[in-house]
Amino acid sequence: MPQLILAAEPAPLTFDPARTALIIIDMQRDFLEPGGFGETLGNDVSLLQAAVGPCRRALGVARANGILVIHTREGHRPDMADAPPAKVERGAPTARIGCAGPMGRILIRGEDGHDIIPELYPLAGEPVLDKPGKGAFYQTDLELMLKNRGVDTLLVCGVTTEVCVHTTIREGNDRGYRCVAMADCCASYFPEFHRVGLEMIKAQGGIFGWVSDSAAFASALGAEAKAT
Ligand code: C5J
Repeated sequence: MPQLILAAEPAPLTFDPARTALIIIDMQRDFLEPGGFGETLGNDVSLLQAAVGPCRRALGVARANGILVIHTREGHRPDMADAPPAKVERGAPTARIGCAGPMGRILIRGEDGHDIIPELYPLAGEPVLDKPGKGAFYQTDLELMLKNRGVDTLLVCGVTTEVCVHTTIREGNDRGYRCVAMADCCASYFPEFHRVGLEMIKAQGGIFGWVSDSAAFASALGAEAKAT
């Protein structure tokens, strides 16, 4: 595949689809649906719906062009041996990590709430990576998977912009990957944090990445950015 140009800020980015991965961060019921982790923290989870349609578009473009798709899920082992007390005990949620909720135990692997929303459900063969932290590189085999595929560019989608998307982009940038936040494919419970989070990435000549969107991705691949 030839090198393609992705319209992005602060500057267009050259990428090779064969060396690119679309990473969809934590589009789980626990973050997007009522009764999950996001809502226990007092958030309006409906705000994250804005990212679902654009993620579907980006996912469709990636799948149609053979671009590696990786899904992540934040959560913990049922015995919670991998859940730091400092994370579990923090704040005053209505139900803590590991407590029973309407979608099962909050943020616990294997529970309904931990699963990816049906609209973005992984296809067989697409890696699904379980992560205990905010970043997708921390205590996971993501870097090994990327290295084995020769990936050098990460297009990062998902929730929330300023937490797990940001942490993953920062981790990826430090490891030498070209990291692109896909603006319309990300969302936050705090619209201001989403806006400023994207500004932070692309400031100072792209201090730790680029910002693009699903339409630019489709256009770079010669695909039509149609809603699904
Ligand atoms: C949070 C995440 N916000 N996936 N997790 O706790 O961003």
